[in-house]
Amino acid sequence: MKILLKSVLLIVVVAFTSVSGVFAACTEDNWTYSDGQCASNFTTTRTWTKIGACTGGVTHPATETVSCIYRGANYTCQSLSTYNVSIGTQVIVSTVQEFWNAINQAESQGGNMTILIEDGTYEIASPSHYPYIEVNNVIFRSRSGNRASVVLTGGGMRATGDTENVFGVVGNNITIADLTIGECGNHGISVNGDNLFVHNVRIYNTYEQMLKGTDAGDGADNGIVQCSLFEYPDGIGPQFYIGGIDVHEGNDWIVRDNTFRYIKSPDPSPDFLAEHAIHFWNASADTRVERNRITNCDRGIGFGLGSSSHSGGLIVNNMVHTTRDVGIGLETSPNTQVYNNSVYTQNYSNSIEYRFAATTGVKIYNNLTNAAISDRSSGSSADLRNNRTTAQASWFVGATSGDLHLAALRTDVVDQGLTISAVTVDYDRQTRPQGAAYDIGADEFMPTFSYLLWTK
Ligand SMILES: [Ca+2]
Ligand SMILES: [Ca+2]
Ligand SMILES: [Ca+2]
Ligand SMILES: [Ca+2]
Repeated sequence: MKILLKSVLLIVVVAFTSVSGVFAACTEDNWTYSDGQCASNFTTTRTWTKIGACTGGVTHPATETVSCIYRGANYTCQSLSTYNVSIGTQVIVSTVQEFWNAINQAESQGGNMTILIEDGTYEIASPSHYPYIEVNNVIFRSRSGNRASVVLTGGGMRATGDTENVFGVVGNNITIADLTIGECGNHGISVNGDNLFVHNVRIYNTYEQMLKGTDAGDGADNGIVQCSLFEYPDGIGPQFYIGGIDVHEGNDWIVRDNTFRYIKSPDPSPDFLAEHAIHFWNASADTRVERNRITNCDRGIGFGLGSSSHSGGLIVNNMVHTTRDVGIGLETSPNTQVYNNSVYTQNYSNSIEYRFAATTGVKIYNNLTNAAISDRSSGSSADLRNNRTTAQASWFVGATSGDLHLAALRTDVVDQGLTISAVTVDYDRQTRPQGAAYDIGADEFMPTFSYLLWTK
């Protein structure tokens, strides 16, 4: 009896082996996937399907959550309509009333909406009534994808008795893309929710800072602002209390591939400068500021202010031209890294400053400037390596228009930088290094002007 059982088992094992041997092990060729729409939390659902007969080998889950391309390392500045970025209920609006109806619908259904705006100019904000988004997961974008063709405004760039922002954002995961915002009494966007995503937006002619992160609660965190333009097109702002991006208590923001221009105070007193083009302070941390162009602004990039702190963070591959004050300023900003920026400073002694005793652990490498990199003798400390502070206007393609690409090969700049593993590309997103070593400054020099391929 025992012998018989063993024989049966043996036969079963042989039979199973021979059956499974009919199918080869699965490879990647046996799998295909489709991605759903790109949601405003920058993820999409990928659904996997097996093709043909196979067993074992490569496997994939039935569904998984993956990042959308425009959020990841390979994102581009194309409009979000290119990627069909959408979430939840989709509504198309072509009048101010329809815009407000859509916002009311979003509020009443608890968010999860995409509001597509037809080309046109919409005066949506006033001191008595402006869009105030309290729900989560809402996308606002032009239907056409052309940011110049959809303009959202208040009643003009002037002082108002009550608040007039074009957008007040309190909810999380709000996306604003492919449109223009301006002509208002306070901010183009005021945000306190997390995960704000601003992509391919022009903000102009705001009476106060263009994008404000407010300090209620723990502040707005994890914002991304990219591929956008912040400007006063007449060449000067309306008053000194203006700035580009001004964030309080912000953690883990990314500001990249934007242009800031003419953020300038009309007041000649040095006590009444405009705020920085990009300023994170009041207990902000770990901001990443990269590949921005700042030109004809009073001040460039600021982390911290006085004793109001920022900590950590990376300022890399920016081109900064200022006309009244510092290009990159660290004030009470410990452990910040400032790598491979080009700074052209007019009417001020320092291109890069680090100030106050709490500012320690700072690394300032590979920066190209025309003015000093200085601690202003206030007890701060920094590790300075491979910076060059003797640049002349003629070294750059356009020093006073913020185009700080090298005009020609300079052997005291090209291949003279330190290798920094955290810096893999330059301002143009060209791979570093080109040639023998890293260049100093934001531009890894390419003699063919190929940077023109990456326009902002
Ligand atoms: Ca927060
Ligand atoms: Ca925070
Ligand atoms: Ca090089
Ligand atoms: Ca380059």
